Amino acid sequence: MKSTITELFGIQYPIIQGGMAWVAQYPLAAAVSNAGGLGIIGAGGADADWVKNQIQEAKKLTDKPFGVNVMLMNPMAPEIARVVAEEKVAVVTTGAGNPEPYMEMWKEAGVKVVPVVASVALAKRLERVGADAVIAEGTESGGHIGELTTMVLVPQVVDAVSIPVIAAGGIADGRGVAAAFMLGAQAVQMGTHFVATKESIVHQNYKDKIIKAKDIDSRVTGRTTGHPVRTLRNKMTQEYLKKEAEGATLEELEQLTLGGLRKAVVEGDVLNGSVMAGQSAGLVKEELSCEELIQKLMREANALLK
Ligand code: TUI
Repeated sequence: MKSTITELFGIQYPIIQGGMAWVAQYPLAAAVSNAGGLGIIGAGGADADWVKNQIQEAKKLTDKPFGVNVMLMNPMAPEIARVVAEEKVAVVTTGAGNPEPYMEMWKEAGVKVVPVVASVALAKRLERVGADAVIAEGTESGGHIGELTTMVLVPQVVDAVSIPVIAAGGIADGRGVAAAFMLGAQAVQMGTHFVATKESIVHQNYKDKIIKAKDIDSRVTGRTTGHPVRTLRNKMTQEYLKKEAEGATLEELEQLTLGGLRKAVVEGDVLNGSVMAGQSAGLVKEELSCEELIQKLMREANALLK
């Protein structure tokens, strides 16, 4: 299935794996790229040496293009941005901020620059400064989120820019992929379903929590602090939301989520940790390999789009 995005990235299928902090390490990224999608290593809050090592390990596992996500709230983002350019990674995606300071360096290195946006205004601005495509991410997504839903954000971004648009947020099956194309997207980015694949390094408890999740199991903490984060509900979200409603201080609230993603991913503490996942967790029914997942998505989407 060809699109402007499969052509731009040199990939077989219009499926991109989100560059999730802690979760999206080289075994997952390489598996997705080997299966014909675009795998992405999530730099998250790591340092530049860690990212460099991840890139070099991924290169050993795949000859196909892959990407790196730079989480712009990370204080080490400037050094990570340099590593991405030096290693001549095929694609860089960015999140949680404005990547303008790094655009020139990446473009000069031949890296395709694909920022995540949660609004039309930022999409237009980044097109003007040279973004090759944008990922329009709706509030259904896991982790750090914007306000608008995928259903309303994607078509508005498609109308506002001439570069290709990738839809993200709330997509976990072939119906979602087909719907994204109907909205004018040229590819999808999925996170949650890839967290629960065989090649994902997260603790089994994390995968099981996604697979068991129902439609109403998603929560957003931090709406009042200006840093809304979507996770699956557990003891941590219950305490956080109670304290947030009572007007607790930022310090008190941060105490509850400090190191929470590591706790969930590495230790499998899905009670007290931050089990970041999108609303689409309710659609994830089983742990597949990346190859099986991508084949299933394309079979389902093609049947609907033909
Ligand atoms: O970045 C994400 N999702 C994330 S980052 C992350 S790391 C983290 N770890 C622990 C606690 C909290 C976060 C987890 N999930 N998605 C991409 C995304 N970017 N969504 C929304 C945005 C965004 C928001 C505002 C992009 C740009 C923006 O503009 C700011 C500006 O400067 O204009």
